[in-house]
Amino acid sequence: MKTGTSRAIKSLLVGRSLPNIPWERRPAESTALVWRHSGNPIIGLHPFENARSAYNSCVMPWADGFIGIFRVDWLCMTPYLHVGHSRDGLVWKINKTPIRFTGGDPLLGEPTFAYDPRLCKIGDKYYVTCCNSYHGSTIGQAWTKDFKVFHQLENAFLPYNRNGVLFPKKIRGKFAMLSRPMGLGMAINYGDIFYSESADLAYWGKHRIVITRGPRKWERVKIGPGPVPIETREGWLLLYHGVSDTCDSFVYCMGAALLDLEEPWKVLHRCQFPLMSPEALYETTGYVGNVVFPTAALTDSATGRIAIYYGAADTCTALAYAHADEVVAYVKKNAQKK
Ligand code: BMA
Repeated sequence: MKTGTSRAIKSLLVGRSLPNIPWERRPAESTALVWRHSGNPIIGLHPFENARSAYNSCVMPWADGFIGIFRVDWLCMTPYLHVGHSRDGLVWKINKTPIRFTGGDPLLGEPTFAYDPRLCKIGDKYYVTCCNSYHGSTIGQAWTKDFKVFHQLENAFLPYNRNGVLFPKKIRGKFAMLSRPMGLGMAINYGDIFYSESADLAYWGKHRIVITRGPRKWERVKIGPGPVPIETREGWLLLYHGVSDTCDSFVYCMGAALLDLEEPWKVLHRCQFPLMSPEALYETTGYVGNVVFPTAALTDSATGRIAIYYGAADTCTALAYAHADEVVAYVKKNAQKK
């Protein structure tokens, strides 16, 4: 099957066939819906000099390999965004110089930090959304065509907001974004996932609630959209993080829901169980233990393969695999009753 042009014929995935995405079969002894890459973490501590860790990052196909934008926490603990390249999606070479956004309104100023980027291609432009700072954390936006010059756009929303995730195509002629508005403060006033749309990426409106926290314990404290939604014939597959509290700390798991293709604020099915919880040592132990934080997915429509990139314990980048058809079936079978 020809790369880049085919539509799904064997799986529920809509879109390109990408036979070169990272992939490992589910281990013979496993029945897991989502299984971990055997060489995890794929990016460990100190990816380069003066960098503490790279995690919560995003990747895309690029030329005959892959490109990524990585959240890199420097040794001083400030997060910046760095471009990385890879032939196979597993071994990454990350630029030591962070991305600088250019051309933005001077009143916005140069962001003093940026983290948890998401990346998608719409038309001939690659769009980056991230959490940046303008009198509090909010959703920064930029576009690039060459991953060298990044054109800064307006921040999408007022503070406080995090996890701005664009849909990979316009919905009913408009750019569409999921985000998670929140109140001021580290551990209070968390929000729920909203849908917003925009004709020009500058002015966002028509905000609609998509998913609220809970009711299950694993996602009762907060939730946030993860990778760019994955288009399937059964709806947008949204992978997201759900957070629970324990007497010790928070636990970040990966959940899933199917959203209506035309009206994505409508939830078709929402899985009551997490798809993946922190269990491996590199997920339970690190700078922030018990964190599985998915931020990117590569898909192959011909086979239904999904490679999910996730941050583990705010310390390293890890990879997991799933079959789209199995995930869709599981979400439907285990959907929360409305
Ligand atoms: C969230 C974000 C993520 C981080 C997670 C766990 O609020 O800040 O970047 O991975 O907390 O610490």
